[in-house]
Amino acid sequence: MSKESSDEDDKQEDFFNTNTKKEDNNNSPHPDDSPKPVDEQSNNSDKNSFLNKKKKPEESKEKPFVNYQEYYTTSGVRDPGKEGRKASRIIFLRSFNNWVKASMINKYCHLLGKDVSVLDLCCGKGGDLDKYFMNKIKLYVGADISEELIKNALTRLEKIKNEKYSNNFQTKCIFIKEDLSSPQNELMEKIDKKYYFDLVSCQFALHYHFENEQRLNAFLFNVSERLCDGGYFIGTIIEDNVIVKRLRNRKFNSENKYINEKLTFGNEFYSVKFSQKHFDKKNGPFGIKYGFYLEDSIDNRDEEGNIKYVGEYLVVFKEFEKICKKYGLYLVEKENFTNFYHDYIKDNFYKKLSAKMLKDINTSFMKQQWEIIQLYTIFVFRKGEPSEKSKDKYVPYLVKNKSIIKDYEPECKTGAFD
Ligand code: GTG
Repeated sequence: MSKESSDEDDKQEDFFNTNTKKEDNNNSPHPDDSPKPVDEQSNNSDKNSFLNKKKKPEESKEKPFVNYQEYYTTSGVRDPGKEGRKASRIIFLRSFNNWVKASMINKYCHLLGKDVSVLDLCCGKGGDLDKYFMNKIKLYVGADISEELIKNALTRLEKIKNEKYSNNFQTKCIFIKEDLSSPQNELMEKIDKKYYFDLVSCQFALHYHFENEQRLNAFLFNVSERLCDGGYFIGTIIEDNVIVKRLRNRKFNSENKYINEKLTFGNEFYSVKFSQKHFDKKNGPFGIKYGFYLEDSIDNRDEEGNIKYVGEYLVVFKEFEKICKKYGLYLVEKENFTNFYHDYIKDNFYKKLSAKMLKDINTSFMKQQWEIIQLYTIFVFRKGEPSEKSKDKYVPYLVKNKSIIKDYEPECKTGAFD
């Protein structure tokens, strides 16, 4: 064995065994006392050494993770309703994460101006619908792989329209069923050629498209093809650095039933499990698969109540940013949720919004919930190379194209996905 390869092997061992300093300090009763901002850049080189393994991939001896397509057409489809949701032990985390999304959506809709048109990729059961309606957008197109989830979204849409807006509803809504990163997907053919978008969003779902480069390209084509110059692509993802750090720093904990298995970490509410240590180098930064479990959300079990992890792929952000550039998408903002909180809360509007969205929320298990919140980061890309010119005032697509507004029907095309 050469000196280099033996050094490399030493590094690999080090990656999984080193106990570096503790990353979080998250025993906080309320966001106002939330954990200190996270230094998301630290340990970056360790992550790269993880991705550049020289060893051959191992055959997994574990049961394979549940495929997300299967999950979202069966057990992953459920809507416990507002009351059921309140009973969740992780309701603070869910509400906080919704505040992050609501704030980001508000900020970018506001920057885009009047009559914004939105493409929501992986819209799921429509959890963000009302965040857009509150910003008075004119066009919403939601697309998802799961027809069942779209049906949930349609039910929720009707409820929101009737309960909150009655005669004052202004958004044309269209839903489309499509596997958004299949190289054969036909999303662009299914969206009327007259529609372009000011904002494209993908919340908590980009990881599914990191299976391989073809899938990511097919997905980014959908993101960028009808996004106007100067428009934004926004989203939320699990942060690669945090995953890698936690995997390295995991410790045996006799009280924690989820983390004492091989290559697994988490707490009593969430768990992340890798089934192999080494990934085939020929796949580059793609296909780095782990299983995810989160109580009441990505919560999948067998008949005996054992967790059946749902598989997702690490979003290697440096690579993602590089590939986005090929589609004319340039990074403007990326922040861990904790840092996002510290930044946005300085603005009175977002502070008030957090007070509203987090009021009457059960604040038990805060340490565990902050630990989960810190897994996530937001990202924002802007279409078009940054230049002096691109700082000009942006005119939303539906304002620029008045003819489209004229034939506007404020109703939902409910059958759009059959
Ligand atoms: P979730 O979608 O299960 O719950 P909520 O946001 O509470 O949704 N997470 C989620 N996903 C999909 C992934 C994933 O694929 N991978 C990983 N690693 N993590 C994921 O998500 C919960 C958490 O799971 C996320 O925050 C991520 O951490 C993680 P929902 O119940 O639909 O609520 C959304 C919004 O709709 C809230 O503001 C509610 O108040 C509101 N709402 C709910 N029901 C209704 C209703 O009936 N009417 C109205 N008007 N609003 C409603």
